[in-house]
Order: sequence, then C-alpha cells, then structure tokens
Amino acid sequence: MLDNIQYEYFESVDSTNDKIKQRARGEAAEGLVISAGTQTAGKGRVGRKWESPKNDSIATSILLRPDSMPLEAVPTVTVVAAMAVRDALYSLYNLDGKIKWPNDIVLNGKKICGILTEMELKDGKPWFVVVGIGVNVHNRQFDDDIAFKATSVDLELEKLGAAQRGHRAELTRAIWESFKKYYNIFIKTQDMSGLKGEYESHLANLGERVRIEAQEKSYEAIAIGITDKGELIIEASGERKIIRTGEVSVRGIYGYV
Ligand code: BT5
Repeated sequence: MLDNIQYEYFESVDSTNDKIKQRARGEAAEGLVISAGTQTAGKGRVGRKWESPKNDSIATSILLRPDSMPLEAVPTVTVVAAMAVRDALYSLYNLDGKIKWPNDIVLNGKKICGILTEMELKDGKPWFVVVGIGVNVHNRQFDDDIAFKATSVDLELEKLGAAQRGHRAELTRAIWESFKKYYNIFIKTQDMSGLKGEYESHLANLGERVRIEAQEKSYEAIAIGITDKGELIIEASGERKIIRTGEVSVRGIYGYV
C-alpha cells in the first residue's frame, strides 16, 4: 500500500527519475516525490528527450517499493499513472483528457503529459520502481519538432474560455493523491481488473482505427480495449492481438493521436 507521500522540490535537476533512483539506492522510503522547476536531461522512453522548460511544466517522480510485484506487472504502473493524471486534470480544471495508451495524456489531439516508468532489479525481482510524470502547464511555445503535437494546461483552459490557469504545485499534489488512490486498487490484485472499466472510458481511439508501429513493421488495426495486465487489445485482419508496453507506437491514422 502506498501511504505516506513526501514532497521535495528542486529548481533544476538532470532528471527527476534519475534523482529518485539515486535516493532509492540509499535508504529513501516509498512515497518520496521529487519535483523540479526544470530538467537539464529530461527523458522520454527509449532514449528520447523530454522538454521541460524552466517553471513552465511539471517534472515529478515517485519512488515505489512494491513488496512482491512480478516483473511483468511493472509496466502496468504506467497505465495506472495515466489514469491519475487524467483524473487530476479533470477534477481541478475540468479538462477531459484522453489516455493514449500506454503513457500519454492528450487533449484535442495533442500531448499534454508523458509518463516514464523505470525500475531496478535485485535478485531478479523489482527492487524499486520509479514513475516519472511530465505535464505541460504554462507552456505557450514548444520546440519546432513537437509544436504540432504538444499542448499545455493553460492553452487548453484558454480554448475553453476559462479564466482559470494551471498551478504546478496544486496539480502535482492532485496527481500523486489520485495516483495513490488508483495504485492502491491496482496493488491489491497487481492488475487492472478493478480499474479497467474506468480506464477504457477514457482510452483514446477506442473502437477506432489505429496504426501499430512496431520496429519490424507497421499495420492498421482497431483498438478494442485493454487486458487485465494493462496490455492493449487490437483487432487486425479479423484477429485479436495483444500489444504489450514496449517499443510499439499506436497512432490514430490521421495524425499523432
Ligand atoms: C514520454 O516518452 O512521453 C515520457 C516522458 C516522461 C517525462 C517525465 S518528466 C519527469 C520524469 N523525469 C524524466 O526524466 N522523465 C520523466 P515518449 O513516449 O518516448 O515521448 C517522448 C516524445 O514526446 C519526444 O520524442 C517528443 O516527440 C515528445 N515530447 C518531448 N517533450 C514534450 C513535451 N514537453 N510535451 C509534449 N511532447 C513532448
């Protein structure tokens, strides 16, 4: 059970995930959250970069020390975290984001949040797990390579005509409080059985055509839902298949989402 959350904040770090990992190799307890005003080496998946310009976005990571989590269940923690970010954006700002499986939250077809889960093993078992979340909050401009597919809380609130603006500390706390709620449901069964219905109600592209971009090939399919393990179920050429988190990108056929 995730119980006590303790918050630490730094103006600038290399990566909040790396900072948690350093502390986790020492004595740091489960529930330590490290957030930063900016990251000099923010990471996406498989060596990609995550942009977190100074004081515009949230970069925050939590340390988990699950007692006996099987290795296969670790990627599912990303899926749980996505629910928490969606929930926090909705309850604080009424922003009705969609979850782009496995690790993005999107609004109006653009990415507002990315999640990176990492772990370290001891004796072949997960020793600790780090969940890192990046959310664009005040960003108005993005680097050229992502400008077409990125958005922020403030930009989306403006689109709705709301006077309200995002607040990083408030949103960070709401995300981790919400994560605690979902994670503690997940950890009981170590799967998505208690969360699947809610998850699927927010899944982007549900019932729609998507393009599966795997390393060796790319093909079209229909997104059907998720399994109890948090894997994506698709139907391609009349056959159901399961896509595991890993280096597979799922895209709507008309663009990034
Ligand atoms: C992710 O990877 O989306 C995971 C991002 C996790 C970031 C958090 S911040 C706190 C913690 N500390 C870290 O060092 N990381 C975590 P992926 O699905 O691989 O997407 C990466 C891609 O998203 C990049 O290649 C860009 O195309 C795009 N991207 C980069 N920065 C972005 C931003 N601020 N907003 C939207 N898209 C962005």
